[in-house]
Amino acid sequence: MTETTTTTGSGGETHQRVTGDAAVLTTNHGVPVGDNQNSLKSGARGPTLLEDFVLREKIFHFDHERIPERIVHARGSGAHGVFEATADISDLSKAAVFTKGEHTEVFVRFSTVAGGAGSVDTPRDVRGFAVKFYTREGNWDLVGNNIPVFFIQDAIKFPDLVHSVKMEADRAYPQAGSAHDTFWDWASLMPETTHMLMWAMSDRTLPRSFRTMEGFGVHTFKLVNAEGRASFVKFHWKPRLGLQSTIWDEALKLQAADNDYQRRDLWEAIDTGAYPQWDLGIQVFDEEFARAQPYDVLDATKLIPEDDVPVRIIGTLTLNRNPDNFFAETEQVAFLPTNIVPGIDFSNDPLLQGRLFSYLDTQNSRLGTTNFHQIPINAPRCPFGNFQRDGKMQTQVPKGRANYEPNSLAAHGEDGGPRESAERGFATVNAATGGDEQGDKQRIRAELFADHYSQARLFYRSQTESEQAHIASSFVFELSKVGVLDQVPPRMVANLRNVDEDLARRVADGLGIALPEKAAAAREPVDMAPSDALSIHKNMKATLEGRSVGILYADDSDGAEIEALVAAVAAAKGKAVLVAPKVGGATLKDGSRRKADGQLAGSPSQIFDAVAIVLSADGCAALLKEAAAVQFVMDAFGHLKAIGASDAARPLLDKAGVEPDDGVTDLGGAFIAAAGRRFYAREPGVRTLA
Ligand code: HDD
Repeated sequence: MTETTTTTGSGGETHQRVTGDAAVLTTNHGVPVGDNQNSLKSGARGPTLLEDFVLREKIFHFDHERIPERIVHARGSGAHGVFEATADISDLSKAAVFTKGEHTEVFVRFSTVAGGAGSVDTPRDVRGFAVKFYTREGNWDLVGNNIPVFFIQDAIKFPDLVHSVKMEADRAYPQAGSAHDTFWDWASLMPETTHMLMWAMSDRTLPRSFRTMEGFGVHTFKLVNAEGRASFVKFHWKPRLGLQSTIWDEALKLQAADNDYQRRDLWEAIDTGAYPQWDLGIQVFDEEFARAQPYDVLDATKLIPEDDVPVRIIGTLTLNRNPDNFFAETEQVAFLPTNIVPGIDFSNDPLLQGRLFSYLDTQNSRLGTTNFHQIPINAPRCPFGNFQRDGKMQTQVPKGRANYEPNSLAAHGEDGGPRESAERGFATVNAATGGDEQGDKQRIRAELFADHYSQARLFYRSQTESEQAHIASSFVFELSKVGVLDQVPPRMVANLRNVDEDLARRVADGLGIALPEKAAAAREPVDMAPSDALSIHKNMKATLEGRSVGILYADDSDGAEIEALVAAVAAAKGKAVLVAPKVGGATLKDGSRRKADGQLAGSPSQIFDAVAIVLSADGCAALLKEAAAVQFVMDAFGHLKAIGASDAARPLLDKAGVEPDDGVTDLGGAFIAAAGRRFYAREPGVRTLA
């Protein structure tokens, strides 16, 4: 069946989409193609002719399929969705997107930072969390990360940060990771990175999935109400599934098992109707509060503890549609912190101010035209128009003579074009009411920016014991990868002594170096009260929703046991995935065949959140000689996951070194309850941490 649909784009242009297998293939200029298999030759064995416009157009277009990848955040995954405003905040902001009950279409792109577009999903790296709201007053882009602070305070350092962390300039490795000389050389010389480094070395940079990480607007922004009154605001995305992360050994193995682990997870969740959701929260405060804090709210290396300013939930984001085309949408989407709408405004954060220039600039080099806003994924969904004209890839066809303003063409019945509106238009909030200061032109930072350690300490001291061990171990791992620059690890540890002496000692011990002298602090750190909101472990949900269970079975397994498990997992809103030595399945005890979802050798346990082993005595005996089966169980145990097993499967657990604890159960209800958790208390028994 052939189906041809005509859709109208935002610029009024029409697009034809042809599906089915009988539509006529044409050139880009609409000429029907008679043969898409053979180029035009002078004789069957003769040379190919230059006049073959079909071949030339096809290869010409193919040769130019790639555009420059993003200098950072090159690898990303996107999805469409909707934002629903659920609270009345008209006292704070007049933005239409926040009108209670308003539904606004969104496109979201998650990303890693350092790796190229073809790199893997699971390096230790910050994740981008960029949201484009197509509001009825224009596009608002909240271009954030999964960490609420940033490495640097001033945009002038951004190229240095990025050059140091990306693959080294001469050898072009490592791809997608910070564990190398140049990053730590630079970071150890930049104490302002310390707070962000604490987050980066924590499990925040090893999220289990995009669906289980928080997002943050990072900077202080402003909300502006109808009277023009401004308040300061920080934006937070809180995942409905709670926070979840992997652990380092698991992340390493995931990289081998599935390069697209997080991209696949997002796609499959949306595809199966398990729509990922986040609540949007705001922390609102005024200038008086800002002035009373021991940090500067315009400093992007600082957060505002939720205990001081609670996060107020004002809306919900639901991702409910996968892109139709990766390139057209996820690759071509252009996020711009300058995309702002009436009711929201910038602050004077110097990092944000630099971003306001950078993103517009980069889109021209990436997308090759100042008209990138006309690409459907970037175009506003509300009417838009002005007197900007022409340029490369202009797709709009404005009618008439009005390409300047003011004009009086309307007096003669001609269309005079749009006009500014003082009532509806964006108005920058007056600096005096916005709480910002101005002064003489100087290359200078505000005084409190010099405190580089207080919040790094706050973060570390807010973690559980297990999380602290992960942070210390990550520092050890990353610094152990520093090669010839042996001045770097002690310099980093010297900085860490300002954060926490115990942390510094653990890192020095782990590296096998003497504890260096404490680095001089530009400003003495102060102690802040620990905050539970900063810990992943304290913000996890014990639920199977959004988690997967790998069920390993083989010939002679009990089908009833398998089906009961599959049903129980589904009832708990989890996903059961059947794994057998052969993907075609196994012959069960009752003689029936049960097809598998994955082959054992290609479905290691790290791709699941919990595992169940359903084997008969014979089946177990056979798998004892199968390294992939032993590893399946051993890794599940080492990665602190729940393991449910039939009695007959116990020899496999024994061979894999599984020891009894709360996470090791039979196949009943106890397993379903355990499968929604991780067993961090198990960790000291399975690996040595710093
Ligand atoms: Fe940036 C992309 C997040 C500081 C310059 N940034 C980019 C993306 C995210 C962020 C999520 C990917 C957007 C997408 O999916 O297309 N960036 C941040 C955050 C920052 C930050 C949370 C600090 C709070 N960035 C930052 C600075 C500069 C840039 C200080 C430059 C002065 N960022 C860029 C860029 C990118 C970018 C080079 C690359 C591709 C793009 O913009 O569209 O312009």
